[in-house]
Parts: sequence; structure tokens; C-alpha cells
Amino acid sequence: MKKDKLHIHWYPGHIAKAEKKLKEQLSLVDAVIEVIDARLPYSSSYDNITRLLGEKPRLILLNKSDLVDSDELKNFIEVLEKESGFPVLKSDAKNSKDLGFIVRKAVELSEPRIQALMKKGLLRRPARVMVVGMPNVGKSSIINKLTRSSKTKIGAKAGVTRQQQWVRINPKLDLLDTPGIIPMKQEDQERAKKLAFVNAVSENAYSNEIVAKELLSILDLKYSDVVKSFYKVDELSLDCIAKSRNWIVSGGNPDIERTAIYVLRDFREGKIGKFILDDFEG
Ligand SMILES: Nc1nc2c(ncn2[C@@H]2O[C@H](COP(=O)(O)OP(=O)(O)O)[C@@H](O)[C@H]2O)c(=O)[nH]1
Ligand SMILES: [Mg+2]
Repeated sequence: MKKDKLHIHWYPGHIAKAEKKLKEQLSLVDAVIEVIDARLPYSSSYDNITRLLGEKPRLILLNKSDLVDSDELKNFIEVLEKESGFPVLKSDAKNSKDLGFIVRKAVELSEPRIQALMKKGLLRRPARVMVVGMPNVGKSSIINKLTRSSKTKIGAKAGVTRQQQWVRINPKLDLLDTPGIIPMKQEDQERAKKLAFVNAVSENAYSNEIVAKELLSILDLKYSDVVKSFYKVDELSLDCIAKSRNWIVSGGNPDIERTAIYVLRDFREGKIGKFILDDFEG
């Protein structure tokens, strides 16, 4: 297969199936935690999330906050809260300091539905919450982080087509132990490239050179000086970076593939700097 562009194979059937499963999981919970990659506050959220989630209360987590600038993130949090009408918190799945806030907010968001059930004569029960989001945004890490404090599996509640496992996080909160995965739509190649930067699409689906070039051109718009000084170059191109690093193949040509792989890796590991790659207008 010629990898001259992104080939992301999310056939409509896949999306329909994933959405159906998500809807089934949603019917079991009072609220959802939507996980977004803080480096892509718009691009790593699903366009149709509101259609999918309906009226379900939502806590939005800008995860991987350790990889972005905290002042820039603060601005994004304000904007996203206004736009979505839901609470937005930053989170870092490698650190447990945000844990208490997340648990408290999830419980708070679930309360109206529990109150409604109690009005119908049912006994109070713990809030039921699930984690949703695109691939690789950190859903499993967050579930692990939340469940590490409490390893009590509380067993199965029946879903429509299969049993779901729950974990009791504390007396007020039960968490569905499997994340709801939201697949990406294939048509949006601009977004697909951004998602490739943060490893949210399979590496087999694209050419490193094309994605790394695109990354450099976006970084050049917003963070030119930081990136140039990191690579000790005057111009942000794979060519210049290869020469500056002395990555040369036989014949004296710059080793573009190797450079592309390194640039993507440096970015993903946060080595170049702390960057947010979406703009407010999305
Ligand atoms: N730096 C950083 N890496 C994270 C964070 N959360 C998750 N990761 C990493 O991102 C990758 C994907 O995480 P995972 O939880 O498997 O994502 P999922 O596909 O949404 O379940 C893993 O390599 C995690 O270690 C975070 O807050 N900060
Ligand atoms: Mg996972």
C-alpha cells in the first residue's frame, strides 16, 4: 500500500457498531466522564458527542495535562466550559492529585438522576458512571487510576446484550470498568493528521514523513522559536533538522524517515515543549 496519505479504515459499519455498544453502556449510567487529549481540546473530542450522549450529564477531562502549558490550558478550560455547558477539569493519569476532584464531580453530576429515581420510590444507590473517549486519550489509565484506590469488583449488572463489570470507587460511586470507545470518522483528514500526532490513529495508517511535516508546519505557526531552538535550526523542516542532527544516509542525503520518526517521538514525549495544537475557534 502506498502510504502517501492517511488511510484510516473506519467503515460506516464499524462506527455504527461502536455507537450501538456505547449507547447500550450509556443506558446503564447516570453520568459520563469524557476524556479528551489536552493537546487537542477540539480535535480529540467527537463531533457528534452530544447526539451520542443525549441529555446525559458529562464531566469533561482534559487529560495528559502534564504535556501542555498550564496557563494556555486554563484558557481552554474556561472556553470549553462555556461552549459545552459542562464542567471541565484537567487531569494527568500519571499522577493521583486530581483524583478527588474527579470523583466528587462525577458524584455531583449523577445526583439529579438518583434524586429522580428516589422520587419514584427507589432506594438511594451509588452514582453509576462510565468513561468515554477516542482511542489513546487515556481512558484506561484513568479507569486504572480510579480503581487502584478500590479494587472491589462489585460484579455484573445486566446490559441489553451482555453483562458489564463495575468497580466500587467509594460508597457514593460505581464505575463501569470498560471504557466506551468513540471511533473517528474517516472523512476528516485534517483531524486525522492531528490525531496521528498524538498517536490516536494506528501508525500503519500513515507515512511518518507526511505527518511529521504537518506537525512541524503547525508548530511553526504557534511555537516557532521554541521548536527551532530545540532542534538548533533556522527553519523548521525535516531537511534542516536532519542536517543539524547529522542524520545522513549514504550518499550524503538527509535521513528523512529517521528524522520524521524522531520528531514525532520528541513531540509525543513532550520533549520539545508543552503545546496545544488546536485554536479556540476549533
Ligand atoms: N503523559 C501522559 N501520558 C498519559 C496520560 N494518560 C495516559 N497516558 C499514556 O497514553 C497512552 C494511552 O493511554 P490509555 O489509557 O491506554 O488510553 P485509552 O486508549 O484511551 O484507554 C499510554 O501510553 C498512557 O501511558 C497522561 O495523563 N499523561
Ligand atoms: Mg484503553
